[in-house]
Amino acid sequence: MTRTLRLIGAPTDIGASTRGAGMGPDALRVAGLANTLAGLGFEVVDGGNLAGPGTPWEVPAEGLHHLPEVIAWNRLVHDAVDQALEAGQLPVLLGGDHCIAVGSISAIARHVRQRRQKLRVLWLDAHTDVNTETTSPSGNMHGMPVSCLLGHGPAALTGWSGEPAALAHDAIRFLGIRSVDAEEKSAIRSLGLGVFDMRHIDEHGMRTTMTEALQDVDDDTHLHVSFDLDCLDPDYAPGVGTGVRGGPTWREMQLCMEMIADTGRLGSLDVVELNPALDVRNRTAEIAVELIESLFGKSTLVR
Ligand code: Z70
Ligand code: MN
Ligand code: MN
Ligand code: MN
Repeated sequence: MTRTLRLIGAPTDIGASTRGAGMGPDALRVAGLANTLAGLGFEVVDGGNLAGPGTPWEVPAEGLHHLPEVIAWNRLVHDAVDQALEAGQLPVLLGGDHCIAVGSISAIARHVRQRRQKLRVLWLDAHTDVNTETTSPSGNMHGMPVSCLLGHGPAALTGWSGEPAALAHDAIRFLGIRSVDAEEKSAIRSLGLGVFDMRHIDEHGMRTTMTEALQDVDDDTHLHVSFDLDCLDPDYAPGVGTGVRGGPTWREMQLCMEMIADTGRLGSLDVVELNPALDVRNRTAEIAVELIESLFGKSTLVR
């Protein structure tokens, strides 16, 4: 049976530190995402862009930046992802900044629980995004979605999956990490989160790292990939708001995607933090499409 992918655009930079991620969905379309996935044999439905609130011109200096608008965007994202899953489609969320993962993963967690499957989230990112309103140095909500999903975020953004926490601490694995705030480090330790940071990848290589990260993915697992494009080294992916040197190369990231594809368990995807205003001739969007193609099973092997 042909699997149907549903593209859901969330054109917002409401949780980011830099403006521009709101243009991400269209840049991915311009880079040919739908046709590329259709070329792999999927039916692709582009549901267009969600229409949420704009980003206020003035950024408050402290607190949770734009909390009401972040809630509104996540509500829209949650409902769109929920509808896609309800319809048996595989949701591909096009961000937008990473704060929208609260809505998508909350919807996914509820569906996975109802189907009595096991949820595993791979968080591909330079950052761990596990700040809270009290630890965040910036107030930017794209640095907090993991806390919200673990049940430790602002009350208005937790509990959306129907349980206090959408994710158990051992349901998420981080990969590509190289920028962690001091208080995030304590949170990672006290929560016991599984972090495969750049040192781990440097020491063991991407192949061993991915084997470890995917170790207990089995036939009952729904694998969700939350792909922050700043996971990639900024030499390859300049079009992001907060690039951090020392990330995986294009080749390493390709292997990561291919090994995820090999599990056959990919059930949903977020592609976030693409910032076309900072990109060079849409290169980051094009690289994202190439990587997503591998994630959905493109192989260079003749079989
Ligand atoms: C920092 C914060 C972040 C993405 C930057 C940065 C978080 N830890 N996330 N870019 N995608 O403000 O919380
Ligand atoms: Mn992120
Ligand atoms: Mn990031
Ligand atoms: Mn726990």
